[in-house]
Order: sequence, then structure tokens, then C-alpha cells
Amino acid sequence: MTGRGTLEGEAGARGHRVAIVAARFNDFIVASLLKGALAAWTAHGGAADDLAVIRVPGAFELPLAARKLAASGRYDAVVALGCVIRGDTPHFEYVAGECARGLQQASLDTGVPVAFGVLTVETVDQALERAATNAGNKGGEAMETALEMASLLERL
Ligand code: INI
Repeated sequence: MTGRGTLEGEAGARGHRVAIVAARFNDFIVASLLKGALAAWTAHGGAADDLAVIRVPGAFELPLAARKLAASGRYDAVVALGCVIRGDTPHFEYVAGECARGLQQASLDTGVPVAFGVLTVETVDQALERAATNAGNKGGEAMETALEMASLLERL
């Protein structure tokens, strides 16, 4: 509780179980997102035994795996990691759009937080910026969001 009538979660990992589901496509970026997520898990006190990492082929496959993990009852939150780069084809719209829609649906259907750690960018440079090893790593941010939401849902 931070002030009268205000309720928030906090990003503590201790005692929580989390699944990370990460796409292999564009792994030169996703590997950095995964590193960021693992670093955030450890920094917030998470235990190695309470974290599972699951790999899927691409961002399009993230929602189904995330939904099954969320519905399993084994995890307090799921973190989805991937990278969709626009390139020259309309494929981007389908992959990125369905990935985002499906992950939100997985969360709403199961009541388990699913954090959106999927980069949807125009260029490789933009992806590299967001997967950097500093504080701006979107994988780390997604892990913190998942932990905060898991904590909040316990309090609501
Ligand atoms: N998957 C990604 O994760 N990122 C991409 O940029 C991407 N592009 O550009 O095509 C991509 N495509 C593969 C897709 O996610 C599925 O794995 C594939 O269509 C099979 O279902």
C-alpha cells in the first residue's frame, strides 16, 4: 500500500514461480532479452529452481505456449520474449499483431500475467538498442512487469 487507497504490486521474485517463453527467431537479439530477463530475476531474489525457460520457433508461436504455461497452475507469471523486425514484407503485421493479441488473450483467459517482452521494430539497430545490456533491456523490463503484476494480483 503506498498511500491511502492506492494499491500496487512490487517486483520481488522471492517465493514466485515464473516461466519465460522465448522465440528462437532473431536469436541474436532474443538471447540478449533473455539475458536481461534472467538478470532481473536474480536481482529481484528469484531462485533458479523457480524459473523455467521454454523456447519456441518464432514470435507467432509464443501465445500458444504462453497460454498453456499460464493455464498449468505452475507459474505466477509468464514472460514472453521475441523480436519481430519489419523488413520489406507485410508478414511483420501478421506475426507482430497476432503475437501481441494472442499474448494478451492468454493472460485474460487464464488470469495469469503474461508480460510482453517482444520487440516490434523497423530496423535491426532499433532492436539492438532495446536489447542492450544496460538498464534499457526490454527483457529485464518485462520480467519486472511480470513480477509486479503477480504481486498485484495477489493483493487485489
Ligand atoms: N518470427 C519472429 O519471431 N520474428 C520475425 O521477425 C519473423 N519474421 O520476420 O518473419 C518471424 N517469423 C516466423 C513466425 O514467428 C513463425 O515462426 C512462422 O511463421 C511459423 O509459424
